[in-house]
Amino acid sequence: MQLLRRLPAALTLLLAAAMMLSGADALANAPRPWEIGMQPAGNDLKSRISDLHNLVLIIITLITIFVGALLVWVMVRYNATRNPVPSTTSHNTTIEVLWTVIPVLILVVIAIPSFRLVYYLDRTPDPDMTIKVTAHQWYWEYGYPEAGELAIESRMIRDEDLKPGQLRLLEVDNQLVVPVGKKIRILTNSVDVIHSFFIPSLGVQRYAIPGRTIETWMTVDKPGVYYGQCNQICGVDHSRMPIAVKAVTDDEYKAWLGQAKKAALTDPSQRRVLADATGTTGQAIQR
Ligand SMILES: [Cu+2]
Repeated sequence: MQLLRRLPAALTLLLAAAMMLSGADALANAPRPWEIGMQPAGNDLKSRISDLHNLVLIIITLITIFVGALLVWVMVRYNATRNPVPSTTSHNTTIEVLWTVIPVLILVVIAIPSFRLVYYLDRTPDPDMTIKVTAHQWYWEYGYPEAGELAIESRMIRDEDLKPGQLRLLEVDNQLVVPVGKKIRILTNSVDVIHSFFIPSLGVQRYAIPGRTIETWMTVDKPGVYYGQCNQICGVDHSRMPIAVKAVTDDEYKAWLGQAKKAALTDPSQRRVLADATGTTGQAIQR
């Protein structure tokens, strides 16, 4: 009866947990204080990642409850007081087959959607555009190879320069501007140590490794700013190389691209460059 009386409270807790898991009460695409669970999805990739996470969470919760209940049962029913003469059974073929086959089946149930997702995130066969992400100690460089090899440096805004409302450790001087609704191929690379390009709400996480180019892709469903960070420990300013993706409409993107190219040619302080006549790329940015 005690248990029955507590049921509504337990259900409320469960509902709250489900809301947090689904991101129903989430506000925007940046981390919030006391947040539990995944950031809200900014695209289909992230929804798929969250779905797999929730599936695995349910499976491990059921397994933990089952194993915990078995332990309690053994402690209560088969302790030395209640069961003074223990059984001498050492083998039970049925149970041994079951505890081998059932975990294998559980792993298969997890592996199928997991592999499907890994290959789905890996690359897109028909991207609309490409962004070259180059990691540096400690800032990002974004290249637009289809826009005359435009390259833009993106650095964190230091605490003392933050304007009211700006997010500490997440805001940058030059955001990564992309159009909404387009399949964007992302090629990551690094010029010094291993970094990682991580935007949680867009389902993007790829190493940036010197001497290697690694591919992934993303789309952004709605205009807005989506924050991420380098999440591979890369040195003293590892925590100071955030990523801010600004998704805009196609027209706004074209207008921004025109301005960015002009700025690259006329104002070196913008930390933007266009390829010169020899075709060298953003590696040659003047600092
Ligand atoms: Cu880094």
